[in-house]
Amino acid sequence: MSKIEEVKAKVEIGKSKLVPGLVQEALDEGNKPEDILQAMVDSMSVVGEKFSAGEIFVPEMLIAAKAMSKGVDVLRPLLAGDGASSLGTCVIGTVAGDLHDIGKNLVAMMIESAGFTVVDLGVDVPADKFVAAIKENENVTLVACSGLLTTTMPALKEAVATIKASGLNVKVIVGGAPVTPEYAAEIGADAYAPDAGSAAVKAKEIVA
Ligand code: B1M
Repeated sequence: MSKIEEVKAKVEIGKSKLVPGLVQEALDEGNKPEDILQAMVDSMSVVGEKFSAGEIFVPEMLIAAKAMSKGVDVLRPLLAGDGASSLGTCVIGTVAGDLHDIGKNLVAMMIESAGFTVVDLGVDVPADKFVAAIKENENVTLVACSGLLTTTMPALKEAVATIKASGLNVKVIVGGAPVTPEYAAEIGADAYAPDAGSAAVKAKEIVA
């Protein structure tokens, strides 16, 4: 089994203590950080499939998520770069009712490396908290809203509507597994991105 396959296997079964060391070993072997990250993202897909099939339950999903976060910590300095903040501030969060944060954290990391200062509101963020953060922080040019559940897509819609209704001059980007470009357009978002890398590219485009 290659080191990358080992990382993937150990994330799937939530071996938080082993994963950081294995990620480092995979790097030392010359694997690209992007490929190691993709392996961990793939692990989470397997975890999701097993959950859907009733083979594992919420606690197993949670420990797998923790293991992935530990692995991402090792990759962060290599993926994030040191983007000088010149594009303004990006307020980011996972919408109300939604506790998923791995994808949101990756998006935050990539947006930061693209040149934004990031203010991360965390998970379960109500619409009015996004608006308050725009007002409280300096030079907010972008709000990034993540939603991972079909049941929280209405919260995504509410977040975009509330931000737009505030009249504040910011762009809004949305994303997350159940979100489509069509849905993003329908709810009035300025941009949609399917993954963290393209979120950073889109973020720069819409703010420029
Ligand atoms: Co949950 N969960 N979960 N979960 N979970 C999913 C999302 C699910 C697809 C699993 C499944 O059934 N197959 C399913 C949702 C089904 C649906 O609505 N369609 C689900 C469910 C049902 C639930 C609960 C309801 C389970 C329950 O309690 N019965 C519950 C809900 C809790 C809540 O939020 N209120 C729940 C709970 C949890 C845990 C807390 C245990 C844990 C999250 C821990 C954490 O995040 N700290 C968890 C996990 C780990 C998952 C899976 C397995 C993995 C999610 C993940 O981190 N993926 C997930 C299955 C899956 O995704 N296949 C699942 C890796 C991550 C890198 O991908 O977050 O998609 P992702 O981010 C991507 C893109 O979506 C995009 O970029 C990232 C990649 O670069 N992206 C953006 C994300 N945000 C973006 C924002 C952007 C642009 C792109 O612009 C702003």
